[in-house]
Amino acid sequence: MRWRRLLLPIAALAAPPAAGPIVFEELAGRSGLRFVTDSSPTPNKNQPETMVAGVALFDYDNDGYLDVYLVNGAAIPSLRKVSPKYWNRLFHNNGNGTFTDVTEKAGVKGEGYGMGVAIGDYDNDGWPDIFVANVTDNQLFHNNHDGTFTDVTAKTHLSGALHEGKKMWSISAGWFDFDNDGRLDLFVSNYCKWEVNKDPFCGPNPDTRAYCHPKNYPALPNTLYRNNGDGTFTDVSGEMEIDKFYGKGMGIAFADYDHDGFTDVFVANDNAPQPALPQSRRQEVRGGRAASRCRLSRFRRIHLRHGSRLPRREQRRLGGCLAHRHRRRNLSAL
Ligand SMILES: [Ca+2]
Ligand SMILES: [Ca+2]
Ligand SMILES: [Ca+2]
Ligand SMILES: [Ca+2]
Repeated sequence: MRWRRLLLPIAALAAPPAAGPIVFEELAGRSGLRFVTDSSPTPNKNQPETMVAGVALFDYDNDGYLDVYLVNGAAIPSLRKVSPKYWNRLFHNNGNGTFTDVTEKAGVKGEGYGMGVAIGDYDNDGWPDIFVANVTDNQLFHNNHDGTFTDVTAKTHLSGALHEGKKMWSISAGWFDFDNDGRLDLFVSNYCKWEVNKDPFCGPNPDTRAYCHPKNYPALPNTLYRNNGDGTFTDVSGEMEIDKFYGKGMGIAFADYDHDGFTDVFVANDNAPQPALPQSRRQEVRGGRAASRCRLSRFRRIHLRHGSRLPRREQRRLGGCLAHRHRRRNLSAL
């Protein structure tokens, strides 16, 4: 064993490998990852044209190589994928630096005007499934284990929540187990109220139409779905009080920020001032806490400005190491 103890200082004294620049090479075209996002830009400057679209890297066929799923837009004003140029695309990783477009075979070209994608094995069969957040109806594709997917949106009740009778513009989503029952639930981030070709006029002058600032559109609440474990989901946004918070939701992140064993949700909002907190930009956290073993209390919201610290009231409530940490770190760094 003596030689092992001697090796450590020798290794420590060894010269580090020569530092050099990290160089990336653009390989998309050569590898077969040929894809062009098409958001259908129009003279009417529809708000979704500025936002398309999301991408997921996941191993849909469990062969050990990450595959690529790219979300795409649709024609305007129909908001339909009337041409293959609007299809979402699934590229299979061949394991040798090349990819093959398997969209048609897999059955995942999608419908409507796409925005975001969330991968999760919602039925715990060991095969990742695809949820697509759309301006139009959302979609869930179940992985059939043979390189194909089945659209199970209707069966699972995940086409999207309504607001004032109209399906909300969903922009991103994430899978997480908010009630710790071992089944993935779904959080969908919704953006703003919008109708095709009815955007307000925004421009540098009366003759030039430009894309409007988000402040010109009313905000929307987000949506939380509970996984029922039988292939269906229930919208529990009202029960969990998710639906009373309005914002222009964009990205989502999950973490158990207070170490209570229940995963919390962080939503990054696009400029969404509200009367109670008139900052022009903020981030927010919603924490779900257990009231008993089988019943969850409602989510509640903690407002934070960019770079702000956890409020004193929250520090006192949470106590312990969390409050200690937050006195030193603002939440935007989490
Ligand atoms: Ca793969
Ligand atoms: Ca699955
Ligand atoms: Ca669950
Ligand atoms: Ca928590």
